[in-house]
Amino acid sequence: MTTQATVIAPDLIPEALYPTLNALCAVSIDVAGVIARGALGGALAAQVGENTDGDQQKALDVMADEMFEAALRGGDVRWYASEEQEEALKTSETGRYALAIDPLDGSSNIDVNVSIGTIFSIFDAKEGAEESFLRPASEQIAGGYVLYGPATCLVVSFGNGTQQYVLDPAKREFVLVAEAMQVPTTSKEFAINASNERHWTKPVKAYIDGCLAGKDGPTGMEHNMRWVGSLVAETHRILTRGGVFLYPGDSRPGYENGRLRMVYECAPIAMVIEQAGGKATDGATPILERQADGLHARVPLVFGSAEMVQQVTDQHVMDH
Ligand code: FDP
Repeated sequence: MTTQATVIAPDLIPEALYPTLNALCAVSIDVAGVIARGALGGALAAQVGENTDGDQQKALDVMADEMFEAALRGGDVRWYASEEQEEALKTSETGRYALAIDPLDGSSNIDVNVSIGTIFSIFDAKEGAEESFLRPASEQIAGGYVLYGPATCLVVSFGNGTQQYVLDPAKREFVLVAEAMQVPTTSKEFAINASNERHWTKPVKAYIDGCLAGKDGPTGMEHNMRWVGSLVAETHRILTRGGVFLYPGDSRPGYENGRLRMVYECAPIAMVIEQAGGKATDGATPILERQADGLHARVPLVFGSAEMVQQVTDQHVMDH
């Protein structure tokens, strides 16, 4: 497997971050290659273990984690924190960055040939791992994801807009297709796992009831629902054509703060969404104003079109 010959538009990327981003992209091309071979590459969705929080680990979760860690070792990343590993690892004594990663997001979709992804967040490294990652999400210097879908895309923000690249697999190049993505301010589409309805809080139930009421509800328009089950795929759809995504906290044990992780899922998704004119909150407070109290801490996530996210916030304020 090669991890060379990846090129992306260098003029839009901070020079110091370029080698790290290039290494991430090179691995993601290899991961995309493994995914594209599906069952021909072995049992990628086989359960091989459990991570610290009891989530199932699939073969591809572990494989992707090993590939990213190996490629970043000895480079500019001093601290490497992954969903698949309990503790952050020191991958270089002198590296200037701290990188948090969900190497393979949407693992329940591996064996059904539905889009999955990699999500990453980069901070300037501090002396220790905890202080590098457990800080306000607004201090990220880069956040983004790679979507392994019908096309492989890189979406990334360095705090100055959100860029989109599409992989040209023959050339092993990510080619810029959008310099400044914009989330439409509103939409008819909402995304939530409706099977959890009986566990929802009052404001979440009220908001979704409003969507379901269509023309007769508070928005005065018909709505449509989508739920892929891969955060990266939902984010990409919403960045492209608008909508709102909710993974709220609910009354199930262990779901008080929802399901998604602050450091390597919610923070980078919030960064790309806000940099594209959308909003990302925990229902009330912007995600970028929050900070995790543990590497694998969860946080409720509501993001998407600014107007729709605001309606969810209003509902929380009203029901407070
Ligand atoms: P998965 O566990 O399959 O990796 O990151 C967690 C995540 O997927 C998200 O990608 C997805 O949005 C969510 O979980 C789906 O959760 P539900 O199964 O509860 O709907």
